[in-house]
Amino acid sequence: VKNKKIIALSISDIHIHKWKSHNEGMKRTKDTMKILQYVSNKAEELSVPVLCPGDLFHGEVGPILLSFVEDHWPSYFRENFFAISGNHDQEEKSFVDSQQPSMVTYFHKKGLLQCLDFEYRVLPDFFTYGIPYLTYNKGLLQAIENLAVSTSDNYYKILMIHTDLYGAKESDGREVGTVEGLPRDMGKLFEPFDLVLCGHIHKPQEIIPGKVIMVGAPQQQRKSDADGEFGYWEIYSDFSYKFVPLDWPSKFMFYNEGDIPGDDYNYWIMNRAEGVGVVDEDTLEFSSKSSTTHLAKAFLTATGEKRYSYKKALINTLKEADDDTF
Ligand SMILES: [Mn+2]
Repeated sequence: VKNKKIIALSISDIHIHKWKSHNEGMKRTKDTMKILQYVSNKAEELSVPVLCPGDLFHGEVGPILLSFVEDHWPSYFRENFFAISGNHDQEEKSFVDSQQPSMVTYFHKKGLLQCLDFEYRVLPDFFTYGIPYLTYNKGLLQAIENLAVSTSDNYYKILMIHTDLYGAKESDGREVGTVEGLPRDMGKLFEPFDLVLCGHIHKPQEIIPGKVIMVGAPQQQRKSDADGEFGYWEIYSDFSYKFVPLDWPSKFMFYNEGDIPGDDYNYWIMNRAEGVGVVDEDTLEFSSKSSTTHLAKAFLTATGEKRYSYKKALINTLKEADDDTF
């Protein structure tokens, strides 16, 4: 297309987090802020907005982490970073008529970004709309349909949502098997929009060609991400897009017992003999699902525990425990 230009950048699932491993001197948070500054610089050079469909933060955030992030927050983002709340930005269950503050609404309140939860914004090249993560996707379908009806004009439209989608694959190649409340055929649902940017799954990927992308994460965050490519997206004036992999952020690297890790830059993990699992605290906690059953499964996989009675006991104990414990 002649005169095709970049009209936006998109980055998602940043998961600013109080990492338990590989985080000496806030190394991982520093890496994340470096990526945000990099994307901010690119966007500022191009004079385009940055669209972020959720999970800016992950889990509990204390004063040390929060102060660091605020001090290193790119100033260009204050007016030009448009975000929705992902499940990990939220503290409580999220329903259409009982929205609670999230890390994204909090950053909005502090003037650090523009929150688009159930909001839209008219930008130079398009409208953009956002629907935050809704627990069990309850009300998501209706919210998308309402939006489509209320915006039946000729201007270009980009929708931001945060959810599992049929056809999406995890970083390890498995297809996501946990879609709730959405049709398998999403063509009609998304027809009114020129582009749909979805957050939640960390593997960057196209879901419906020319229409729906899972933006993915900008960097490796879990051991299972070790072989994957991560980065951000360029969105063009004809609503085509291009994934831009980032090869310089720190990566998970493996070394053998007895060897010395290669450098201070990457996240080194010792290879263990097969069957002797090592529980990685971050991997356990760091799941897109936080149900007790999922956590129990992650634990059992990580430890390599196969005895049925142990499995059963753990799952039963967790089921009895309050969901909020996790
Ligand atoms: Mn998420």
